[in-house]
Amino acid sequence: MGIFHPTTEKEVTRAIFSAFSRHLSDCLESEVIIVGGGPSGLVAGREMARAGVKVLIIERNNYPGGGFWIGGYFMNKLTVRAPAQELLEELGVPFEQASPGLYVADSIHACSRTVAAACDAGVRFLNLTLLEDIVVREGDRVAGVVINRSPVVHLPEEIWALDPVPLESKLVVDATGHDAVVVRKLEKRGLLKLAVEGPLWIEKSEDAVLEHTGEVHPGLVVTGMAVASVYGLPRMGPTFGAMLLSGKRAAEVCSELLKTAI
Ligand code: 48F
Repeated sequence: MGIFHPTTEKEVTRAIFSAFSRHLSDCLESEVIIVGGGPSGLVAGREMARAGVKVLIIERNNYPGGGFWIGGYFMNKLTVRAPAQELLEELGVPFEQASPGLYVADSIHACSRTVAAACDAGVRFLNLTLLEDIVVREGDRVAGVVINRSPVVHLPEEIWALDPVPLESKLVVDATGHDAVVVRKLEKRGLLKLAVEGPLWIEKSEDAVLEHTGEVHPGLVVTGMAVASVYGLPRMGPTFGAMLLSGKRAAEVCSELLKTAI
């Protein structure tokens, strides 16, 4: 007899199935669906959940974090410029000053703390979930997402193109990074036109991303690097302050929009 309580394989599987089924059912009711769980999506989700908004993050990988795990040059070190270190401080991420107003942190520590903070705030996650399309209603308003399980892309196209499922929400946030996947679903239908992301220029890019974070189309808010893709702003490389603060800004924009959302 070992130290662990007795159980059966059936009970273990039942526990997983029943917990996931309750989770999935809960995910059907969301005020805001954020597509992409990188730094901007995580911060946006955390801020909204803390304010009592029902938020769901869908993420195609089996873990949230996006480019935040990596830092620069796959070295697991990232930088932020003042004032974004205040958010690292708030999240309990250790950092040091590299030069006046420029701070360096360990990306694994920063990312894991940010994921945990989003979970603690009440953000719900659907990992291994791929945005395939969007729900559009009257006035071309974005009103939800069409999703499938990520591994479906490894199946023949005639199978995976057929049976995704839709989720409804009052607002959708595109936090999919450089690809701006959600906005591209509108572009494909001729509902808006994306610019081409500009070459790297740190000084310019961070302020520009922050300024342009907002509603890009009725029901659709854009945050993080997706903002640079939509508006043709310069990219910024391994400095993440604008991603964090853009997430915060997106949360403010959503809270404002929710006051009048249908
Ligand atoms: O790329 P990502 O980290 O986006 P971000 O929050 O931050 C950008 C920085 O990491 C870095 C940078 C700035 O310093 O240049 O690149 O703007 O995270 C985007 C997340 O979206 C997911 C993807 O797996 C990643 O975790 N994603 C992308 N396409 C889809 C998706 C999709 N079709 N469905 C679901 N998730």
